[in-house]
Parts: sequence; structure tokens; C-alpha cells
Amino acid sequence: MNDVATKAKTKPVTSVEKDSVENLAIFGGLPAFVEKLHVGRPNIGDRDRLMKRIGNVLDSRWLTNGGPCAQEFEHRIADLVGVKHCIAICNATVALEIAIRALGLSGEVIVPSFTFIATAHALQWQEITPVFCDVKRNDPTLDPERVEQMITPRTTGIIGVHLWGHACDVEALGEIASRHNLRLIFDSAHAFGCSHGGRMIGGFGDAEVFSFHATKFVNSLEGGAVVTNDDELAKRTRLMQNFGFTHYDQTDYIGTNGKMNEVSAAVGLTNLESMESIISANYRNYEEYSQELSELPGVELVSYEPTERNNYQYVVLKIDETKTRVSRDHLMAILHAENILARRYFYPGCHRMEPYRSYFPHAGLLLPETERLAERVLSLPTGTAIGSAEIQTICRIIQLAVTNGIEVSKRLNGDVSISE
Ligand code: T4K
Repeated sequence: MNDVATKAKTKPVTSVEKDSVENLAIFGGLPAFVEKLHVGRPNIGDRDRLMKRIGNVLDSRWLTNGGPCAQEFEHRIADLVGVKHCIAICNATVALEIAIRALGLSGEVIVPSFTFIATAHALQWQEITPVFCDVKRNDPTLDPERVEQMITPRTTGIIGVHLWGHACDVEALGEIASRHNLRLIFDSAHAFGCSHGGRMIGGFGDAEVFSFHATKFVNSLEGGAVVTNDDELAKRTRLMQNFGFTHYDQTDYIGTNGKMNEVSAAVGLTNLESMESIISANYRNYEEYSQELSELPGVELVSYEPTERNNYQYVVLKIDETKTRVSRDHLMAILHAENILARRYFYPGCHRMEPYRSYFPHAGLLLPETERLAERVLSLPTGTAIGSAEIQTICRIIQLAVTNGIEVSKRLNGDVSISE
């Protein structure tokens, strides 16, 4: 097996010991890493098996339009998740757009603002108004109580996001949706391979949407899927991702081109075979970060529910500046200078990005938890591209910055430039 998931590569590390503030690259020291360490570095499965699959695709001259690899990918996902139907789509954004359309949503749909912009864009793209709802205090998912307060006569649906793989309160949202006759979709872009109440995510609500983008722990280069137990919805979704064609020269609905091509499906299938070893690598990384940072005041690692299945694909810190005395943004700038490209997923919240900022200039008033969270979070590199050596160095730098928080902040003086 030529499976990278089992052999994390160690990046070249400069010989400089990060034992004093003076050694931090932001103050002129050498960067800790020669190469940039990315959040979302793709995991790559067994190359020999992948090349064989791609060879077969080329030999068969069947490259897309529901070919055998896409069909096999769909079956594998439906089996893994325990749903009746999986429709592979070219990416999760288009999958969301199609699910929204196939479910007949219109008017207003309630979504969290604390998500990747694609969740909101998938609605606005179809001239449906995303109504931004707050998340819970210590949980990055929709607050059902707030959801209920935001329902109007124009509301047709709710989209919950299982952010960083943490399941929404699917029971409460399901109950609200059925009481108000609303459709319920979950954006499960981060939650493939995760469970809620012992049941795999994918089978909740009317439909769920996965992402298999390069940065997801199982990738198909670009890719997504709609999963559902609803036969009629599955049929409409499948037709809509192929222009609405029901027969040669005949369409029954409006459709688009959302098809997954065969090379993407071949990559997806191959990476699925490494899924468990990728999760193990993610788990090892998460545990190591957790141990190294556990004693650091003001630095909290967002934890995973140990009784559920988790993919551990996001390692997220919450920074409490009143304790660290160094802000999240200063910490990010310090890490970037060391070539550790930590990310503020999902700062600043959709409501503070265009076009939504202009459409709803006062949305923030109803989103205190979203704004609080967006100011604190920092995602760190993980996945099979890094291992213990990198994590030790990353944690040493965070420890150095936080234990010298006041001095570091004074020196940075609020004027930070972030390089990518
Ligand atoms: N819903 C939610 C909740 C989502 O998070 C997403 C996507 C979607 C829906 C839509 O799914 P897709 O339509 O993409 O299937 C990245 C990903 O592009 C995006 O898929 C993901 N969420 C989001 C959380 O992260 P950016 O804008 O941060 O991407 P970018 O180019 O800055 O890349 C992220 C990091 O990964 C960088 O540090 C570079 C590194 N990278 C990236 C690629 C593509 C690599 O090392 N190699 C690569 O090939 O959005």
C-alpha cells in the first residue's frame, strides 16, 4: 500500500529553537518552517490504486454523466451513512443549490451566519433570502430557540450546519420544522463520517449535503453529494443535476450541470479506502494538540463528543484574550510569520460579508454568539500532511506567545500584517 495516511511527512524545520520572544519570526527570527503548513492540506490515498482506477476510466472512454465510478462512489457513501439515496455532485455548493431547489424552497430560509459563505450563497444565488440565526453559547450550531423566533410567513425552510463535524440539535430542529411545516436540510460539509446519537450524519432532515472538496478529510478533488431517504426528492435531485433530462431530448424540470466526473469519483473511491487511517491520523493530531495546549490559560481546544464517531478534521482553538493577553489576530499573525497558516474559520460570519453586510446592516444585533465566536476561533493545521514534529513546534510557538502575551502584544502594537 502506498497510503500517505499511514506515513505523515515531516516538513523541514529550521534549526532555530523558539525559546524566546526574540526568536519569533514576526520579530525577525527565522521562520520555524521552511515550507508553508496549510490548514486543509489534502489527504491522498493509495496512488497505485488511484492510477489503476484512472487508467480504467481512460480505457473505458466513459468520463462523466453517471459513470461506473460515480455510481460506485454513491453506493459506498449511501452504505457508510445508512441512507437510501446518494447523488454525487460536482461540489457541495452546487449540491446545496440543487437540494434547495429540489425541495422547492423560496422566500426566506433560516441559516446560521457562522458558516462558510457557500451555505448563504446557495440560497441567495436563487434569490432566496438567507435569514441569519445565532448559534448556541458553547456550541457552534444553530440555536433552536432563536430559530423559532425568526420564523415568518415567508419562511419555507431551515438549513442547519454541522459545523466542524459537531451535530446540530437535529431533534429540536426537526420538531420545529414539522410544527411549522418547513423543510429541513443539513449542510454536512464537515460531518462526513460523524455520528449523532449513534446514528451516522446523513440521514437527518429532508436531505443532507456532504463536501468532498480537496480540503475535506475525504476528498474527490472537488465533489459533493446529496443524501436522503426521500425517494421523490432523490429522483428530482438526480434529474436536476443532469439538466432535468428524463429521456433523450426531453426535460421535465429546470436543471443544471452538477454531475461528478469519473476521475473525481475515482479519487473519492480511493480516498474512502483510507478513510479510517485518515481519521486515526486526525485523532492522533487532535490528542497531541490537546495535551500540549491543555495547561495554557485562555486557550481552549474545541473538543469532540467522545461517545460519537468523529472525523477530527478540524483542530480549532478558542482564544480568550482576557487571559492570553495576546489577541487571536496577533496569534494568527505570529503563526503566519512562522509559515503556519492558521485560519479564522468562519470569521467574520456571513452577515459581515458582502452582499449580506449591505442587505442586512443590523443583522449583528441578533447574532451576539456568532460575533463572539468569530472573534475567537483559530483553526490549526492537521491531517496526514503533518505529524508530531510539526505539532510540537506549533504548540511551542503558541505557548511562547501566550506565556509572554503582554510583551508580545505591546511589541505588535496593534499593527499586524498577515502574509499568506
Ligand atoms: N458548506 C460548508 C459549511 C463548507 O465549509 C463548505 C466548504 C461548503 C459548504 C462548500 O463546499 P464545496 O463547494 O467547496 O465542496 C476552503 C474550501 O475551499 C471549502 O471547500 C471549505 N468549505 C472551506 C472551509 O475551506 P477556502 O476559501 O478557505 O480555501 P483555500 O483555497 O484558502 O484553501 C484552504 C487551505 O487549504 C489553504 O491553506 C490552502 C490549502 N490547500 C487548498 C487546496 C485547494 C491545499 O493545501 N491544497 C489544495 O489543493 O475554502
